[in-house]
Amino acid sequence: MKPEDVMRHPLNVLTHEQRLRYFRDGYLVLPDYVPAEWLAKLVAAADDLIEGSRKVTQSDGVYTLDEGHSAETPRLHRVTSPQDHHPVIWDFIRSDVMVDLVADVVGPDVKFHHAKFNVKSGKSSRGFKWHQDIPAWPHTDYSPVTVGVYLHGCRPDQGPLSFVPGSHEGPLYSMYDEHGDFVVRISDEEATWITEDIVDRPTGGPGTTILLNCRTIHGSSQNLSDDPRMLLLPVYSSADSFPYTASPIQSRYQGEIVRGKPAQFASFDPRPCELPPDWGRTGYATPWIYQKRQDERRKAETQAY
Ligand SMILES: O=C(O)CCC(=O)C(=O)O
Repeated sequence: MKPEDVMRHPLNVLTHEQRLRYFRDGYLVLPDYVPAEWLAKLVAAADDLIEGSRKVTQSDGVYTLDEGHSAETPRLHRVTSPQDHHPVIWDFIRSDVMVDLVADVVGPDVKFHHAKFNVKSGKSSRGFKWHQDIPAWPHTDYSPVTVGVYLHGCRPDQGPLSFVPGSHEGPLYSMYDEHGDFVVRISDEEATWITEDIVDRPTGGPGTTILLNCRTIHGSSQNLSDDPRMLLLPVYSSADSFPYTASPIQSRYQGEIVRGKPAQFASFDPRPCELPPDWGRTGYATPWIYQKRQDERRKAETQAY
């Protein structure tokens, strides 16, 4: 569903100004949005998931391990599809707390696509370069929205999710590098215009929640603190917005209508989106792995000269 059609529907939780700001900036920050009772359940679920990583020694389809991970000291970048591995996470993703909010920016019929739980362990976990999300999972329009929920809040030294306001209205950049690898980052040459004075790095307390449009340029820096920065990231769309490639991240709940009814017709936005690799054939490693490989190759190339 297109923004102008979404705007015709009544609001659940946002104000009219907040919805306008989301469509203008391509993201919206809601300090302390998630109620304490839900946060307590989510934190317990997160602890269960992290506990499960103690027996894992190599990144796999569920856990993306950070450098220094061990059974004694779990260190994680991400838990992929946490809702498939913990019922509380799925209950939260389809709860009114989440879906009322999402319906305010995608319209009354809401579809779930996928989710991640980015843990960003403390003591210098890698950041995430500037990128846009939609080239990894193109849809027939640009309604997909990621909701970011900080379980414990986020301070400036923890590498907050950072945004280039209004960039969702600009072009989509290639997420491939010069070798044809899908590195999920805008090249340094193309990102020179992204200067600190135009970047927004919002922080907030536990339950602070962010709505992020799928075209908006975003990224994050290293977590320099001792504390993990736990961010749950479910992705939804309007029910009439359809993915047209295989999904990099699988979930047993993918495509589930979490509010309203399935679409009778698809919504199309003609603005082009570069296709990702054929995930169904190539498989998918998480962006940290692609970006680390790229950094290592660049280092090797520099040393060779
Ligand atoms: O966790 C982060 O800091 C960045 C996450 C992100 O940009 C993504 O998953 O697309």
